[in-house]
Amino acid sequence: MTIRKILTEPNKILRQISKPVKKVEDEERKLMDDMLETMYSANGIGLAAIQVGIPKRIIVLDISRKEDQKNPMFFVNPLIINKNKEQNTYEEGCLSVPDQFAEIDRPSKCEIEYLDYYGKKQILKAEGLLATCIQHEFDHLEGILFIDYLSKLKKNIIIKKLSKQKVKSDRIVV
Ligand code: GNR
Ligand code: NI
Repeated sequence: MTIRKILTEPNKILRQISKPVKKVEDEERKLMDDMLETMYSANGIGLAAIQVGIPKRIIVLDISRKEDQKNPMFFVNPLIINKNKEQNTYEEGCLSVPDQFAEIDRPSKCEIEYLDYYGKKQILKAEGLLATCIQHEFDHLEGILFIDYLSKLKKNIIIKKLSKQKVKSDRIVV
């Protein structure tokens, strides 16, 4: 397994719409393994393939947060087939928007249809943090980041900060 580089905003690649996977094969499973390792090493609870620069509709999640009780989940070509009308608010962060957090409202429950690690069709009903996370990751597949839900002013302040940090980190030569 390989830890890949996580792209951060502003980066046009993060705004691409990811393409459906035709068949879940070893190449996709290798990518999912790499994504999981990359996510764990960055202390994240979810990751979409586009965050490592691959425009495929693939998501990995592990909301267990316990080192000894890992519960990795893999979703290929997810479709949100049902959403609750009731909203839930969570303080969200994103590995592609480092060190920035904001309260975001989303449907509190959702139902998704997807292909699993082996390409088998599955249906999952999610609520709580899992539902929030799935919707956050699904947004990545559409080129959407959580900061897009903030006011223009708040979003611009965050993008400005990130641009400055980026210039700094790009100057570091290893
Ligand atoms: O690690 C993450 N935490 C998180 C917290 C609240 C809502 C969504 C998330 S997802 C995020 C990892 C990430 O950027 N996934 O795309
Ligand atoms: Ni994210």
